[in-house]
Amino acid sequence: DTQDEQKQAVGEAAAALVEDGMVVGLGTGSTARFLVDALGRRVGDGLRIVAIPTSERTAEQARSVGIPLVGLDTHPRIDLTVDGADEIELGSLALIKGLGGALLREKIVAAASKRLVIIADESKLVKRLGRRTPVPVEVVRFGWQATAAHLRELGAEPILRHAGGDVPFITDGGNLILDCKFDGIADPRASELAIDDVVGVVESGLFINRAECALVAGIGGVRRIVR
Ligand code: DER
Repeated sequence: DTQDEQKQAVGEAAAALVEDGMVVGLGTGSTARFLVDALGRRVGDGLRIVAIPTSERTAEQARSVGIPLVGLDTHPRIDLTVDGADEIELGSLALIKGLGGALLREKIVAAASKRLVIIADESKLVKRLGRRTPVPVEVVRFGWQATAAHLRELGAEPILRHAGGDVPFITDGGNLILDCKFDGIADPRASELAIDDVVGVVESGLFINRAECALVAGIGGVRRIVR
């Protein structure tokens, strides 16, 4: 299976979990794109849902496939959110998310959700979080260099994310992202709290104890991984 076929398989498997009447959180990224497409087909077949997107680009895609969108203003409780991840730690299901730049809305939507199901191809599975992938940290623009210095004190190597050339990447929330390289994260929950404690940090891409399960596609098909 190509990686896209794997992403399509988990996107469709997740779409099958959605029931009439649900408020659904729609993730961001290339795997979530397959979920949104699959849900659009089901809405076309009569599925009655409303959805809350985790990024402007997911909102755009959802509208293009006919999924009715609402906001957390009218629907502050979400039944099920389906989203991708950059790393999934086996055993704990601790996640690194945010390489797509949508981590703040993703975390707000995840926190408002009764259930969070992660969809990924097997390349995302790791034994120890944070060896391969930096942790994206959303920071306010003002004083970001001082915020970066505090993150360095935590053992991170923060790199300002650029949109291209020397133009900094600006999130949907109007903030900056520091991609923080660690040499493995021994205690993801402690790291999440320590990063959140840094003044100037909005949120990090560490999602700890949030995922109910991960649907992971491999050569043998889709398997459901739990903690
Ligand atoms: O940015 C995010 O958190 C996305 O979910 C991302 O990490 C997963 O994207 P992918 O499905 O394109 O790998």
